[in-house]
Amino acid sequence: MKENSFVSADEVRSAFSAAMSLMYREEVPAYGTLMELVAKVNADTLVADATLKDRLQATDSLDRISEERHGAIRLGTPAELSMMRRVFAVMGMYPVGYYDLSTAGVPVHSTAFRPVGDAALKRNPFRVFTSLLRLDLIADETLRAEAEAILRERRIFTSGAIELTEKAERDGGLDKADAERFVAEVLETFRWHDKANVGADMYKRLHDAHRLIADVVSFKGPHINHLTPRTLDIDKVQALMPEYGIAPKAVVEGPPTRKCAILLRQTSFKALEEPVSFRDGEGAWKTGSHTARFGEIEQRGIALTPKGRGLYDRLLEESRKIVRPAADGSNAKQYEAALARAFEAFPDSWAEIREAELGYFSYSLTAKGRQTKLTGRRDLDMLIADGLVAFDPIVYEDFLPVSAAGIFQSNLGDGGQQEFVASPNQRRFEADLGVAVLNEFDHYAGIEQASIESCLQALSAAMAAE
Ligand code: OOG
Ligand code: NI
Repeated sequence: MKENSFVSADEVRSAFSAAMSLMYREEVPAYGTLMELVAKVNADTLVADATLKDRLQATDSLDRISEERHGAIRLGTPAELSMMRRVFAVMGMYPVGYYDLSTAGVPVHSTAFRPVGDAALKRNPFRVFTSLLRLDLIADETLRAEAEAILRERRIFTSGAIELTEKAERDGGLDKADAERFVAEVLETFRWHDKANVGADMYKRLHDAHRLIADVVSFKGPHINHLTPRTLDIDKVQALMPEYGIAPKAVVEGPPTRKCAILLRQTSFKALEEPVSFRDGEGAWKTGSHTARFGEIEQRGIALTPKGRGLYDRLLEESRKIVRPAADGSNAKQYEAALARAFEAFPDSWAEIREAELGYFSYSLTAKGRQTKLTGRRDLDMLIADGLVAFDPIVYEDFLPVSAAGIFQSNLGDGGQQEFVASPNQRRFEADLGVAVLNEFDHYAGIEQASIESCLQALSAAMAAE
């Protein structure tokens, strides 16, 4: 009886992402400008491309096309990470994938909390790229201990958020009033605090060790550091940003412009220098600044198989050996050219991508297939050749470590990059998180396989119904 009054996790997530969007637009006006630009480019793209519009109308909800697709936070302790997991679970968001960013000079490892499954993603695909600071990568032991002590003292969740999370876990959901309160309480964790937790000296020491350490340790909570709407034409938004008074990062991360979009392309405007104040003795504050928050856009393509991903990684590396994108944008054109050239080796039609087993597809019966009765099990390729089965790309819902590193870096300032020894530690991350992360490849393979099975079953069911 009680269960019927529960709000669905999808609804809680939708309310949360809408509340977060509103808060962030108020906190960072440049983000509101980016949203306007994205909405305009998306509208123009749809006017110019009726086929795209029809396709999106059939598969997505067009009126929500320009809404946020993801955001990101950086946490300081294992306890924060495992509590965050429980909070996100109330919103139907589960940890998928493990990203080691140490190789890229960023002392964090990460996962993405996101809805899993077609229905939930369609309802609202909002994800949060969530990083955990790795103080173990900091050489200075004294500073490490001090940072740990500061982090140990802070409480990033309100007692209301904890209480309602426990209630949802205990009862299996939240009713409308509790869900509303939950969203409001959880939002507090993501809010910006312009008064730092530390003095200016400590901030400087943390900052000198790594800008990211200062961002995580110096504040009361893990302020949302960016939100990311979906764009239908990322190259256009990148090109138009300066006209709207916002400074884009040097290059678009990910694959080049292609006919058949693969994986994920993303770009951002550079993080803003914002006024903050540091503790300066009892009740006194000293003004300073901190650079962390920005806005991003994304455009997604097909999810690649391990084979396709291997090819993607190799071609990306090849192009970066020829031209490494400079932070100031001085060689952006050369980089784009090298990237495009390298990716000529990646097939650019859905049929070729499928035949080479580079991407995951969702299979469905064609009109002809729906009227066909078959005996016995048939080979999928033959069913396609006979026009009984059609295939559509499955959208990549995850992230890319090299791209994520590029986004991090362009928003940590262009100055000297640090090198860390590659040290992925998924086991440690999962122990801190409290569960294993979902393997993204297994997940896409499962969706593909299920679609094949349902085609084959429908074809033989047609026979049985005869
Ligand atoms: C996260 C950067 C990664 C993405 O879209 O790849 C990311 C961060 O800066 O905290 O959001
Ligand atoms: Ni992002």
